[in-house]
Amino acid sequence: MTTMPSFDQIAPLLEDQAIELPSWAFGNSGTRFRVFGQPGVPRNPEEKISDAAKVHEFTGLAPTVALHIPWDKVDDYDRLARFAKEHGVGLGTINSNTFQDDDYKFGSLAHHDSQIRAKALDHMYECIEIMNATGSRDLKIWLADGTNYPGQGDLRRRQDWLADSLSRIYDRLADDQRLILEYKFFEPAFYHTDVPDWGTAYAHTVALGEKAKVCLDTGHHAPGTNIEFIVAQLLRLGKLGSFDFNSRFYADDDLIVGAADPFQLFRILHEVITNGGYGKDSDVAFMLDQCHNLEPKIPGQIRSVLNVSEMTARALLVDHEALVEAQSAGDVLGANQVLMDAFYTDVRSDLADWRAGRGLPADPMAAYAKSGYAEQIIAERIGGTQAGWGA
Ligand code: PSV
Ligand code: MN
Repeated sequence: MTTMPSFDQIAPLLEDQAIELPSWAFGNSGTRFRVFGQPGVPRNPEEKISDAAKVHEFTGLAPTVALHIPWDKVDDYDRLARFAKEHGVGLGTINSNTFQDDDYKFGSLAHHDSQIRAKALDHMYECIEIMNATGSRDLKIWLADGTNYPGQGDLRRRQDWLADSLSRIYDRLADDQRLILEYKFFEPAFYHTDVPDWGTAYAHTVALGEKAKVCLDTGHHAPGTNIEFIVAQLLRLGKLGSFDFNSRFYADDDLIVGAADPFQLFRILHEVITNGGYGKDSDVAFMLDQCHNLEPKIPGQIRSVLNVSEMTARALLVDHEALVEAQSAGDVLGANQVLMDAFYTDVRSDLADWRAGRGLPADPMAAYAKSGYAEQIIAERIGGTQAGWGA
């Protein structure tokens, strides 16, 4: 056994944890086979924010909500920001959307037609205007751009069009705003994607400048990819802007973070902590990008932030001195044991006490279930059109 720090020693560091929730996690979602509705699902951005605020109320871990435009379009964003504040949360990242319009069939920022690129740019400018109203720092750009068949598009020229588009968006950012470029290796395009990997996202964000960073969505890698290596590398290069946390078994499954592979989440958070990505001095944003197709959504989000909190606590328990010593001595098994000792430490009851000590429920899942909020929204939210991924 190594000499791990005690829970009390790491507890102050847990205070720094903030996990941003995606507004779309509260809407209906599913697969291309079926979207199952659930009673009580929000009909508008205000109701999504109210639900997100419940997650924060019961966990103290989720102080902001990310919006997706146009899914969360409203007439008055100042009002929406005030509404969020009244409910105890803030508005966070603005997610752009250039993947749900017929014009974007062959791409958006990397499209061969300058008129389509101009339309996509106008959308990004609109998102920046929204950020100005909501006080959001980050514009997240994920592109569905790509092709399905070899020869369909000019791979090289599309990169040039993309670079040009991105630089125009970058020029519109205020000094305290950031452009966050998210990569994904496939889907909806199946042959090539214009921002498929961290290297491509890195190349574009370096060319743009300081205010451009990379978003690492944990579901956007081929099976077996060593994601924690990418985390370490992007932090080393000063380019890790944010995480979209979720978990995957097969593709971009968008399941609850830490559900499919808790050890992977631990390894990722270990690299985050070791490389300065965690704590007050870090500007890395920790977001969820998930959908709850079968399970109820608010408890699904509560479970998710608790999973991140648990794995963060375990990663903070790593005995760094012992690790460095073992690594420097070429002690393969000793070094591995240092990590495994922390990973196998069950922190759940310590975290429950820690929450209770801060006036939060020791068991947020149970407290939410008892609160009556689920029954209340089921009774109140009658009529209207339920929100959903893509609507
Ligand atoms: C794309 O799969 C993605 O991860 C992007 O972040 C989108 O904005 C999000 O999913 C929408 O669910
Ligand atoms: Mn994502």
